[in-house]
Amino acid sequence: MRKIIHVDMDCFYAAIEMRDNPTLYGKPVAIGGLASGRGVLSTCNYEARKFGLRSAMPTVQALKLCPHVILLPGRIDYYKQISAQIQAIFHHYTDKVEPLSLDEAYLDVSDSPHCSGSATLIAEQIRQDIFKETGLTASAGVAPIKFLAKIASDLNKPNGMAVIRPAQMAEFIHSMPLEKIPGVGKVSIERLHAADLFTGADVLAADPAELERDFGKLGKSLWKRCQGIDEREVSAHRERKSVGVERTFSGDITNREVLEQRLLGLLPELERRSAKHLKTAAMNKLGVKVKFADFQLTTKEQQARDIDQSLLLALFDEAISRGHGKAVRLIGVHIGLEHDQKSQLTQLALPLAN
Ligand code: TTP
Ligand code: MG
Repeated sequence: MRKIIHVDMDCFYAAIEMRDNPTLYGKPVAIGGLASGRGVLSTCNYEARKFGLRSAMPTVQALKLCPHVILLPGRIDYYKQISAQIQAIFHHYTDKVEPLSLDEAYLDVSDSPHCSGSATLIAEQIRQDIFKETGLTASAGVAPIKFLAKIASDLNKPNGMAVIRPAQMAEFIHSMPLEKIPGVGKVSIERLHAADLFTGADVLAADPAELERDFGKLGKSLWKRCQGIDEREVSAHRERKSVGVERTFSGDITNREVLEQRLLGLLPELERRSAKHLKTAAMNKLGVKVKFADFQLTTKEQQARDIDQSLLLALFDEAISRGHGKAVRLIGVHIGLEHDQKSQLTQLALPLAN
């Protein structure tokens, strides 16, 4: 049995802004783009959440729900510095640290000599260290496997922690709503609900072959997770699996030609961003992403070794057709990266096929 800790900072960007400007305490604060530029919120503090504000909500909508919210543009480079401070604290306890984003990481403390090997005490200590050094609060989850540790860190948020011991796993999973499982998004959960699958117990009562037939990869992984299986290691050297560029339009676009032009217009930036990664990895996929005016999100990708424009347009065509004529809010293009040593590292340059 491993001992995994998942640490996640509380309303990270907003908490930093409140720390630096204490007059903000007790007031609703959000970090995000301007309403006029069709911006969305990166995050907001817990005060603002009382009004229904959430990450990724359009700023226009946030202002309707909470007209007096204090909207700040965000200082990403500064947040990165504070993230580095927090990462350094993690490394004091173990080298097995896998950052998931600026404010979140998995730690495997199975072999840590600290706190007599108690993961619960280590997690508590880490939260205290973070508070002492940065003045910010973090929440933590402790469990024998990754996905349960992540769910646990959310149970007593903000400024709290939760432990799921090996003996409690089965009972916890039984009553766990499936949308809590990382990777089960809005669309998946609707399909699962339509099949009368709501909790871990429902999945365990189902036939694994049917789950795989009806839900493919998701069905297979749900079956595993609900049995308490998550073999993923905490990997300190997680490699980047894709690089992408996306653009939210200042007004929704329906015209097909314009959309295609905007898509092709993203390629130079994709090329620039990819160059660094293609020194150590090969391109193995090409993909597009489309978000429609009603926020329906769809992606389409295919194996590819270079950015072939006709393939790109074909993928785009497929993605767009899923919207049945709806206007488009955002488009993106990405490439998949493959780090296998045996892969063709001759693909150093990114050819832009015409
Ligand atoms: P989260 O940990 O998802 O959110 P949070 O830390 O703000 O709040 P919580 O207390 O619920 O953990 O994300 C961490 C930071 O990442 C967040 O402060 C801002 C940024 N972020 C975005 O920029 N866009 C997003 O859609 C999300 C979810 C987060
Ligand atoms: Mg957080």
